[in-house]
Amino acid sequence: MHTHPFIKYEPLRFSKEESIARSKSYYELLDQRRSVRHFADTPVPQEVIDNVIMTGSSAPSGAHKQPWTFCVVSDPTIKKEIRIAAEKEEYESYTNRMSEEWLRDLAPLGTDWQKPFLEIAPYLIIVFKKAYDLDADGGKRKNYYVNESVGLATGFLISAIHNAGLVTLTHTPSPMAFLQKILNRPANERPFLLLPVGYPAADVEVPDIARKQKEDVVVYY
Ligand code: IYR
Repeated sequence: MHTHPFIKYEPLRFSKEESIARSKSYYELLDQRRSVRHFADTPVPQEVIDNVIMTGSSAPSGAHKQPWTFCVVSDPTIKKEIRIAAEKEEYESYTNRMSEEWLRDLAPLGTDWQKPFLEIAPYLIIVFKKAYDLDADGGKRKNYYVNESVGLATGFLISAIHNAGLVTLTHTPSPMAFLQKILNRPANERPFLLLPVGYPAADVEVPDIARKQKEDVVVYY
């Protein structure tokens, strides 16, 4: 028994040739994406931010609960507060908490505890996952596959950011509880990922890294 009414769905339909061409051009588009750590302070239209976030929010989710909130920060005072708190944790991580192996793995990426992009990028999108929902009476309603769902939404969001000609970085300040406090989020929301979003700094450079080849990531049976 379905409690939802079902409606007809008309998926996109292409010939084999069109399908091959479209899959190739989409791959080429996303394969050009790079994580960028140096941003311009050039303003970005808020409409673009709204659109990329709604693209993220179109992702599939467990029982269609859409267990996410996207907090968008452009206020310089809040950005500064986030930078100070993130750098405090990151300093501790880079100097005391991360293993030698982890630091060695990060070395080629040129990361350190300093996060100036948290103030320079015009927008910070902080993705929160909702461990549970609250109904009208304040009762807890369960969400399902929350990490998988929010990961998918973030992936959709990152691809949309790239498609719009903007750059981002999947920043993972750790631990992230300070974001919940600074942004005054309710108890059912937990920080998931922080994405600075904007245009890249002039003449930006990225690490010279290659992606794994098909043989290394795909197994056909
Ligand atoms: N959270 C730290 C460290 C870091 C971890 C990974 I995994 C990276 O790919 C990059 C950095 C930071 O954001 O600097």
